[in-house]
Amino acid sequence: MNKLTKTAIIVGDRNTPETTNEMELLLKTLHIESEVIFPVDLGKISPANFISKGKLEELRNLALALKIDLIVFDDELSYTQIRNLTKLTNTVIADRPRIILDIFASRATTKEGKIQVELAILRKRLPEIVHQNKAYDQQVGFIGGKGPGERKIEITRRTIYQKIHQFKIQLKALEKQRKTKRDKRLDSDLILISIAGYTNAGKSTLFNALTREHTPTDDLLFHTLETKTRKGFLNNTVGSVLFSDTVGFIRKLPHELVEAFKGTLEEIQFADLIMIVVDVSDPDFPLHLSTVHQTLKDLKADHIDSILIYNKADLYPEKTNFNSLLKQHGDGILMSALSQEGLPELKQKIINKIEDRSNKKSNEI
Ligand SMILES: Nc1nc2c(ncn2[C@@H]2O[C@H](COP(=O)(O)OP(=O)(O)OP(=O)(O)O)[C@@H](O)[C@H]2O)c(=O)[nH]1
Ligand SMILES: [Mg+2]
Repeated sequence: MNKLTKTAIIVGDRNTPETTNEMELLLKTLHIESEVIFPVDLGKISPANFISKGKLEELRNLALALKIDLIVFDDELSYTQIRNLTKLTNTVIADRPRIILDIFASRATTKEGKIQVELAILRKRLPEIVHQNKAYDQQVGFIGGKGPGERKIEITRRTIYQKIHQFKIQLKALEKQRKTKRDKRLDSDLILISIAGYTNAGKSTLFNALTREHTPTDDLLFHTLETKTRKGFLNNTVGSVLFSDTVGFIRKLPHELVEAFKGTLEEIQFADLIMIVVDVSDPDFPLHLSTVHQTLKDLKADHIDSILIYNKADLYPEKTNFNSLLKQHGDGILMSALSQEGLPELKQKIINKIEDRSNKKSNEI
């Protein structure tokens, strides 16, 4: 049976085809097949319809001819643009944040993850509610009274604000629990090593290899949405350390999600060492790497010592070029988390870092 049940047209920026290709993968994660990529020039964005009238006409005809289910814009649209485009194309319209939110919604498994996603979705819906309210305010001014419709919208708006407030309180309580766990960890003196990187880079596969865990891995984006921490043994001198698998990063992560997942994402600040995983077989990995560096900076974790891991070496065609790669993108380890080739070298590098740390500490005393 074909698991891809819906079809879409992707409207992407002509100048950044790599993010449009990534959108294809994001849609695949939601079982949506992209039929056509519709490149546009995003240099001149129309506030009303996002794209020019001529392009819009072309897009509408294409959607009609192909009988597609939805049109996805590989960018963030305003509420007005979504409303206008839906009307003018007579097709369901989605933007990049909406797609990422939907993926997060389908993936969240823990209580905290679910609340975080719901909070992000509500925040995303706010402009829609405010807009509806404004449209109604104008009508009300004209007619001169309060209609039942307005009351309904006001109630919806109030309910949403109340829900947002409740979710925030629940998240605070869950954050407290996490803090207690963290304090326990700090008391235990175990070193914490976080695994960070772009989505689908192989973080969970590496986490499993280091901890002998069985975290689900998949060739889909955003498979892991929660931070998971487990013990892993390194050697007899250093003993065990804690490894943390984390949520993957992506370009243009919706700000509502960053805001809602702040608690989870910020856990990385407490790491003693960060392993940055990149999929070296992906031609776009330099872009992924710069997103990871920027995200770590945003999370105030860029000062933490790190090891760069060039993963999926088994799929990397030019192993002989590895030295120039290191020169260009930074020193690191070429390995395969899947076949575990290079894993002993990685462990040794971690051990060296830990020993350096404790030498430094004892020199300080
Ligand atoms: N060939 C090859 N495949 C790998 C390697 N490491 C991971 N994979 C595959 O890449 C896909 C993604 O791996 P995951 O470990 O789920 O990646 P992740 O970074 O945790 O992804 P998210 O949680 O979705 O952000 C899976 O299909 C893995 O089997 C590797 O070294 N070589
Ligand atoms: Mg994962």
